[in-house]
Amino acid sequence: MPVCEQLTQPYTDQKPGTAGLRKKVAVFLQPHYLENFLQAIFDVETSLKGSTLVIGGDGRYHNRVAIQTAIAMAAGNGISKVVVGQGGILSTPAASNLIRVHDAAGGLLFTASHNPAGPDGDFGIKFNIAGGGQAPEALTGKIYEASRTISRYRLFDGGSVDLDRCGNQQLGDTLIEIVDSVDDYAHLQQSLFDFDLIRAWFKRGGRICFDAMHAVTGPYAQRILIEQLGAPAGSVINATPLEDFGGGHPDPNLIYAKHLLDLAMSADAPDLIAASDGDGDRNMILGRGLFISPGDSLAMLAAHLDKLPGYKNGPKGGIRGLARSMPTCRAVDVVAKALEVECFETPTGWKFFCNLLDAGRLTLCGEESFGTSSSHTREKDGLWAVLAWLNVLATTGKSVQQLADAHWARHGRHYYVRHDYDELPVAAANTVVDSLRKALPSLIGSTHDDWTISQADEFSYTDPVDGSIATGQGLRIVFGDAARIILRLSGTGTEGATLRLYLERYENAADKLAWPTSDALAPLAQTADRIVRLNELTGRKGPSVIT
Ligand code: G16
Repeated sequence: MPVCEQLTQPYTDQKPGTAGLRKKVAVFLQPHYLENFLQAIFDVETSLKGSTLVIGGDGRYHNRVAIQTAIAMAAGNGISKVVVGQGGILSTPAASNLIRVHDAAGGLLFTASHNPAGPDGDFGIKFNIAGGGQAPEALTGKIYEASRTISRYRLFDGGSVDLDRCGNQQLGDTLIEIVDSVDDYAHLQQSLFDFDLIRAWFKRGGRICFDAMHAVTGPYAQRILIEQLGAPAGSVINATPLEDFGGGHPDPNLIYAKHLLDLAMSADAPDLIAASDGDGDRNMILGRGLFISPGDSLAMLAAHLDKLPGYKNGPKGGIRGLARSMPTCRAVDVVAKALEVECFETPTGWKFFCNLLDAGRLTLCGEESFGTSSSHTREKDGLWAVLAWLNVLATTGKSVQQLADAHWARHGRHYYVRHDYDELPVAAANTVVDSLRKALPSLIGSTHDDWTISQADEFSYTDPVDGSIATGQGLRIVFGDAARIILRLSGTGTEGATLRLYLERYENAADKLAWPTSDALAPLAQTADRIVRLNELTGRKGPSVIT
């Protein structure tokens, strides 16, 4: 049997961040770098042996090579069956769904999400567990420890797999099944939304522009939006996945997808404008004349979800609970109160929602980083959010603007913005965090621009299901319900350190609901500048990105 053991030396930098191991392509190209990390997964997650493993990626540069390596190592490590997306393509939510459909023990997802791709770009790997969720912190910690002492890895050294041919192939004792990348995912979406109603909405002249940003969602959007729902040809743009994402930055936000904001503000804007990111788990939503912030999108979907087929009230349906990550604006909390359901505040990282989803306490959750999803899968799901919005538009017959206005009139409005300070020297970023941490106790009770600080602390989270504790999850300065300033270090950057400053302001008086966001947040931004001293301590003139 051509299963061989290859000797190797450990690398010391394989600590997974917020969503897996993300590094420059050049780092992954170092000898045995990928193999070491994969072997650490196989060594730690022993349930994979004799089971099914799902493998796919977002199609970026190095995807195919990495997938062949992963398949050979799966065969060398006694995996019974490997399910692979055709051409090595699987969006992150589609991969999570396939893990569930095939009752797999886990999945390997090759993606660096929205980070740029190509030989000079980024690459990454995520390990998802049985049930489809991202590996929890305890597990990624063990994988990291194993990667630091690894001395050999195992692989099947007997040929490669034809990734483009759907059907079964054999590699040693391991069955390799290449599956259509879209089929199961499209089937899942059909079970959740009213496709007939959406089709009728398109027939009546409803229009969408969905930008796949030359990343993984192109084939998914073509199949579902155009072929199944009958959206007019041309409704999906940049639909061909490219290894370098066309040189773009498939991070759908107001900076990297500014052309969509321009489209939304143009005279000929479609009813819904949307985009997804590199691996298909993020979403951006705009209507004619307005951008819906991710926190607002979460709250507005929460308010309408029980009208949609997959979430209708009934013995198994309805809204069980809602959740958001700590820095995400508190708009969804207000809806949860109105619906009289639990609302959870979790640390940043989709994995923190998974226990609550598995325990049946959560139906809908989301993050400020353009992530929204529901109990149908264990990852955030970009196209799901777009379909949910389409279904809400078709069901209510209202425009995005009308829905937003009605929502804000009823629940009040959370103005929200995020300032990113990218690629900071690590020491400078730590100085900012350390000095604010020290100042927090003395801030409580102080008043700034009519707002009084009611709470100032470092967020830590006790998982309500398993009791595990996550500490150091961001610094927060809370002005009651009126406003918040949050500071945290990103866990997904690949160069230096990224600091994120989040500003949130709540208003519910009728004459304060239609301000431009930047005007609404200007006083809070000045307060944050005085308290956090980001520019002063980093020597920067301002944030690198504002979303
Ligand atoms: C990942 C995580 C998200 C997180 C985001 C940003 O998303 O899955 O839960 O909100 O990173 O994290 P950070 O603020 O630490 O950079 P993705 O889409 O990059 O996989």
